[in-house]
Parts: sequence; structure tokens; C-alpha cells
Amino acid sequence: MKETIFSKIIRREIPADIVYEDEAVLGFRDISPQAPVHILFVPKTAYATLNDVPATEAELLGKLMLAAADYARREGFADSGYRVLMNVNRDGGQTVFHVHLHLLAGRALHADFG
Ligand code: DGP
Repeated sequence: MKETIFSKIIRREIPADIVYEDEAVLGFRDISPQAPVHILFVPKTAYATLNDVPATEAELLGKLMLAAADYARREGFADSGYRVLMNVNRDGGQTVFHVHLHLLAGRALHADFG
């Protein structure tokens, strides 16, 4: 896959506000937040889109979700709630082609997926 800005963030070549890290996942604040809390959880192994993740990497996708839940618990908004979502390709609104999970929180999010 083509190199993206997220690989550079993972390698600490460009700055980001990193809020989470484990052996497989890095979490950092979105540069253009859509909610008071907007974190991107990015696997350190790069795949361009969800379509490119092989079945052998099912655990990696689980780790992304669990990283978000862990962060929500740690920051104290797990019970009040949050949203996780992944954009895929053009119609999904994906702009950075390195798989990532968005975590949005800090305001009431309406069930509008437009
Ligand atoms: P998506 O549309 O799902 O591909 O989301 C990409 C997100 O990445 C978008 O919300 C803005 C964010 N983003 C793009 N470039 C940078 C960057 O250089 N730093 C950070 N922290 N976020 C970025």
C-alpha cells in the first residue's frame, strides 16, 4: 500500500497528540475533531482499507475496538457513551488510506449516519 501520514505519525516522524499506545495500536487526536473527544485508533500494521485486512488479522480489528473501549473507560465516558466508526473508500468518506477507527464522544451523537 502507499505510505500515508499515519505511518509517519506511528514512526514519530511527524507530531501528533498521542493518547493511547499498546503493542499493536496507536491512538491520537484527530486534527479536525468532529466532537469534543475525537480519537483515531490506528493499527501499527498498515492496511489501506477494511477491505484489505485478511481474515488472519481478525484479532487486530478486535484490538482496535478494545483500545477504544479501554480509552473510554480510562477517560470516564464509557457509561455516558461514545461512538466508534470506520470509513471505507470513497462513498464511506475515507480520506486517509491506512485503516483507522474513529472514537467520538463528549456530546450527544444523533443516529444520523448521513
Ligand atoms: P477518514 O475520513 O475516515 O479517512 O478520516 C481521516 C481523519 O484523519 C480525518 O478526520 C482527519 C484526520 N487527519 C488527517 N491528517 C491528519 C494528521 O496529519 N494528523 C491528525 N492527527 N489527524 C489527521
